[in-house]
Amino acid sequence: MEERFAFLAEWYDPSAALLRRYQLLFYPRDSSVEMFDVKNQRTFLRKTKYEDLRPEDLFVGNRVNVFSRQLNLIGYGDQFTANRLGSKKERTLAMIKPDAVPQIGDIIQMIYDSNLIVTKAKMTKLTWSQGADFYTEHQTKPFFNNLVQFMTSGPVVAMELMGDEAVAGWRRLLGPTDAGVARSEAAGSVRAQYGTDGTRNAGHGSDSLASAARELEFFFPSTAGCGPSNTASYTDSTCCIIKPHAISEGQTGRILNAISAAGYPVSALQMFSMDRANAEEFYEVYKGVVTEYTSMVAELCSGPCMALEIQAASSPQTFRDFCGPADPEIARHLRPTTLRALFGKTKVQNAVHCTDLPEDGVLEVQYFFKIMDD
Ligand code: IDP
Ligand code: MG
Repeated sequence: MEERFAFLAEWYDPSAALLRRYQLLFYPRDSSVEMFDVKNQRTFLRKTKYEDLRPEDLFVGNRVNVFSRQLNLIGYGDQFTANRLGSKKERTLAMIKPDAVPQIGDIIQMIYDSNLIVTKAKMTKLTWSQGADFYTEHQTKPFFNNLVQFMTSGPVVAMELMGDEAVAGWRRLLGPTDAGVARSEAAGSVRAQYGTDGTRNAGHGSDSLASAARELEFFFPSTAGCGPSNTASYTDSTCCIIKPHAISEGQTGRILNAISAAGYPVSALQMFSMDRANAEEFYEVYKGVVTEYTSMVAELCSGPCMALEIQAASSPQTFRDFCGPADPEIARHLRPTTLRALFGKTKVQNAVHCTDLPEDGVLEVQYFFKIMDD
């Protein structure tokens, strides 16, 4: 029998306003998919080749796009699939400490290079009591005050990483706790490259699945609105969205590096999973104006995107110029060093959205960091 992976998938049908459940089958030999409607017990999609679905994205908890439908994978359909694709998948908390936030692009690149993916991210500035609470296990240690002082000295970026043995994998990538030791024992590690000493050591990683659960809940609580707040300033800023296709292609780190190399400070950063209604509302001004409107909406809600608040006080227009013409083909001819020329594929999958009109910059930042981050 041909090898196939089976999932239980959920799709929100906006026209009927209800959740539909499907069995999703994926055949790796020829990258084809097949879907059955669970409730009505009938074929929903006959076995069809679909090469946009990447096998590494198939795991429970992830959201995948199948012919413009966003499917939430909520369960494995059989034991074979669970064993082959699910048994080693873990989530862990990675935090970039204040000293290494400027190197976030390089660090995210290292994360993708080691086959982990970033599923959530939020830049936040911890208060003293949040810092002390996060490190409560160390409250009796002599270095505790210094540690909390350091952790609250500037913004941090908390991330949920997912992948095979993510807890151990991220700690291996971090290297030994003391950056000096890391330099002698694990030269390529995050702490060796970006840390300074025993306290200022660039990053944090959960040390077990139990700590990961606690620390993920700390930064990304299941009850909305009660975690550490984002760092958006809503002043002199413009909005940049790294689109879902660029995130799933593993371009996030490179795009953040390019933005930072061009001299634009990122004052807030957060990943969001947009649903169709949000994407339609955000792109409202393009409706009836831009022919790609419908495809733009579909792209924006096809997976997690990353919203950035960019400080562009003197000239929001220069950041727009740096993003480049909307069509990456044109960008590659006319402005080959722009973000769209470097990372875009098509007019819809053009790597980034950026605010069009200078006066809309703060409004778009508010849409993500005030309305979506509730
Ligand atoms: P970990 O971050 O590698 O898990 P822990 O022992 O849990 O290491 O310590 C938490 C953090 O406290 C470290 O990352 C480091 O910033 C700081 N720290 C740990 N040990 C020392 C020390 O001996 N002196 C100063 N700071 C320390
Ligand atoms: Mg620790």
